[in-house]
This record gives sequence, C-alpha cells and structure tokens, in this order.
Amino acid sequence: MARHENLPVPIYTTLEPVYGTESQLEEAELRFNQLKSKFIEFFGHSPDIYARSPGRVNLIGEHIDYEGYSVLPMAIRQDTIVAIRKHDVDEDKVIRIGNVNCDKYSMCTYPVDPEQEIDLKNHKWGHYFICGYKGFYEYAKSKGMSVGEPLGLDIMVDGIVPTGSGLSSSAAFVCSSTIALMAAFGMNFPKKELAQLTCECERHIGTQSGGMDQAISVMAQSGFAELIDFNPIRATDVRLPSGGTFIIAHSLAESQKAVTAATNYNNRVVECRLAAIVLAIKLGMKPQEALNTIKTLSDVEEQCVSFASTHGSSDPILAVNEFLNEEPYSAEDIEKVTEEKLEAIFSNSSSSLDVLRAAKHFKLHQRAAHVYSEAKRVHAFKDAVSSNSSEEDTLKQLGDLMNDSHYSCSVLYECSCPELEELVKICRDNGAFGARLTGAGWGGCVVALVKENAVPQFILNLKEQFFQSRIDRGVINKKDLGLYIFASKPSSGAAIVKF
Ligand code: NG1
Repeated sequence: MARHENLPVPIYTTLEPVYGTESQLEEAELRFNQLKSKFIEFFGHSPDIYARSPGRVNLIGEHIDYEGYSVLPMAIRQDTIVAIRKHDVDEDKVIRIGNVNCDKYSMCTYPVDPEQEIDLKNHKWGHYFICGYKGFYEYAKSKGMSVGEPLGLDIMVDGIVPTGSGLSSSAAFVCSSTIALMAAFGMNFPKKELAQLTCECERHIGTQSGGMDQAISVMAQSGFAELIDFNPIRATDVRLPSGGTFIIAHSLAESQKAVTAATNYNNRVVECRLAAIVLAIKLGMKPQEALNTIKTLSDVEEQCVSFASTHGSSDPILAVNEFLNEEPYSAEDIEKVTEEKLEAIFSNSSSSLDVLRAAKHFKLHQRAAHVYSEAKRVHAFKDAVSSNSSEEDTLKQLGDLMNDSHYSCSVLYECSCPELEELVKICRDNGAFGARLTGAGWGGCVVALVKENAVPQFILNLKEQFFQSRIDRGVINKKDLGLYIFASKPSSGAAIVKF
C-alpha cells in the first residue's frame, strides 16, 4: 500500500469523511452553508470548489523542525475552509478575498501577478492567501506545468483555529488556500510535495518556518498523532495511549509571530545556525567550509556525536558543553571564530539581517542544548507510546517528557511567558501527567496530558483557577470559554470538497 504522504489530497462530495457523523458534522454543515451564502452575497456566483485544512497541537518537539529534527504533532478539529471560484477570461483580473467574519476581517484585494511582493510592513490577513498563491505559481513553474495566464479569483474564508494561539491558524489558512487553488486548476499533488510547497509558501510572510505545521495539516490521519520527519518529509502514524486525553488551554497572551519575528522566532533560527557553525569550526572544520555547508544543528550532529564517543557517550550535548560558552556571545566573539562578518554570512536573507540589527547578543550554548535534548525527547515519546509498559506508566513517562520539554523551552530556549508559566503550573497542580507550551510560544496555548476520567473536573478547575479572574477583568467573555479550553482528539488532514 502507498504510504499516505505519497497519495494526493482526498476529494469528497460529502462532509462525513472529514467531520464524522456527530455534532462536528452539524457544525460543519452550518459553516459550509454559511460560507456558500456569503460567497454568493459578496461575489454573485457560487464557489467552484472548497478546501479545508486543520490546525494542530504539537505534543512534543518544539523549535526543532527548522533544525531538521522530527516532531510529533496531531491535527485538531478546528480548521480553515477556503471557497474559491476562478474568473472567466473576460472578467476582472483581480483577487478578492472575503471572510465570513467580515466585521473582523474586511475584504482584501490583490493584483493577479503571481510575482507580486507581499507588503510585509503593512500586515493584512489576506497576505496568507497570497503566500499560497505565489507558492502555487512558483511550484507549477518549477515543474513545467502549464497554468495559463493568471485570471481573477473570488475567495471566501471561514477559519475557526484561534489565531496567535500556537495552534497553527496561519498554516491552516496557507494550506487550505494553496489546496483550493490547486483544486481550482484541476490539479492534485502528492501530500508530501504539498507539505514542502506550503512550507515554502508560508515563508513569504517573513518567518523562517520549519515545516511541521504544514506537514501535519496536509498529512494528518484521523485517530493518530504523526511522527513527522524532514528531508525528505515523511509521516508515521502514532497511536496515542487510551486512558489519556490531551487538553488544550489558551494562556490568553497572543503570540504575534510575524510581527515579533526579528527578536523571537527568526532570532532563534539565526542563533541555531550560528551555534552549528561555531560547533563545526571548534570540532575541526575550516571556517569557510563551515559557512558554506552548515545550515542547521542537525548538519553538525555527527561531528558532535563522534566527539562524544571519545568520552564514552553518544550525546551531542557533550560537544555543546565543551565548545560553546554559556555566557552570551557578542557579534565580535562569533566573528573571531567564523573569520567572517555576521552580515556577510546572512547577506542573502533579509529577515536574518533584521535579526542581526535587533540582537544585543547570541545565546548559542542554551539554544543548541535545547535542540539536541528536545530531538531526543521526541523519539523517547514515540518509544514510550509503543512500549509494553502499563497504561499508567506510559502516561507518566509521556508526562515527564512533556514537562522536561517545557523546562527546556522555558529556560534554555526562552520562548515562554508569565501567562504560560502560570497555566502550566496550574495544570500540573491539578493532576496533569505533564503540561507544556505548544507551538512557537511567547504566548498561545498549553497542552496537558490528563487521565481521561479526570477530564471534566480538570477543565472545571482550570476555569476556576485560571480563567475566572480573566472573565471578571473582562479579558474574555464567559460564553467563549469553550474556545479557550477544550479536549482534543487527533483529527483528519486536508481535504478538497466538491458538492
Ligand atoms: P506556530 O507559531 O505555533 O504555528 C511555529 C512554526 C513551526 C515550529 C514551531 C515551534 C510556522 C508556520 N510554524 O509554529 O514550524 O517551528 O513554531 O516548534 O512558522
């Protein structure tokens, strides 16, 4: 049987295969009906076709996808649906993007030129569709596919993945946009190619994103978390232990990833690259060769392991401890090792140059220690799930790994924030096997592993101990609580729907 990443995106004529047969189906039917009516109201036509792609929660493996390491997320039921109609040749050559939530997201229009620059200084929600648009044309061109002269497009979007929450609303939007375009052009690519393509699409928004979110959104299978490997992209089904439930809770601090990229997300990508280059040079590589060949910490892992083996270990962290200083590095400290100016090393990446301008110093030891230890935890998590231990022991092991991951994110990678810390502590105090920030961090959600039969009480306690004071202060509305704390089962991946 073909591995599912080699298959194209499934095309359905009904909603049951995506949303099941229960309350989720009813909700989906309502959403599709509303989307269609809005489409007709805005554009005067029905859509040709729909695509949907889910958000995700990452169970373990944070900030290591862009370093080439495997991660272990699962899709959640919240998704983005994109309805699309391609204009005829005699209609307007313009892209119009509307949203069912038009009070919050007003209509955006863009030219049809696939080579248009996205105005990153002037952030608009519709930019995420244009990421998919540009990427689709780039992909078609690279494969020599004929897509003809660009035509106008009408687009209507309905997204229910909470934004800025670390649940990948952006990837759900970029993936559903790209897949809708692909379907509108009568094409269908293998999921692994789409996962790669949509990752490149999203980089048009200015974050040097790793690929986990798009990969799980495109390749998820209902009922399974996925171990996602990169280079090449692969997804392996992971059945989670029964008896445990993952609860997602929002810290209510919004993480503005695209806006803070230079000091947060992209800063860490740059620090990891510098850590990898310095390690390679300290381990004997010529500076010029290191600059040319070493892009990620996974590129230098073999040399680190071989150093560790001379000390009777296989842990790359031995090399980190030996060769990287715990004190933050200045640009000059690093340039003494690389024999090259940092601006020259990153001269072909404007978003990295933004990082250099914003950075006061670089923490190479801590970032590398996080990445190597987190990469190991992902495999330990996968092994624990497939071990023969008792259910209770497995859940305990998974919880411990989640707690260790959170500590590493918080202390070594510094991507937590006070609200996440408070929420993680409350989860643990209320009996979670483990709890950690999920996604990029600096706000957004926590994921906690809780005994299935303790879920209702756990949710009640979190409502009282974390959310009630926020409701009292007017931060959130009581009736919206279900959006901020919920249990999640692994949901299905992207799909095309044609009625
Ligand atoms: P969020 O911000 O949670 O969607 C981001 C990256 C991932 C990964 C995580 C950290 C994008 C689209 N996603 O996820 O690739 O690096 O941070 O593990 O940039």
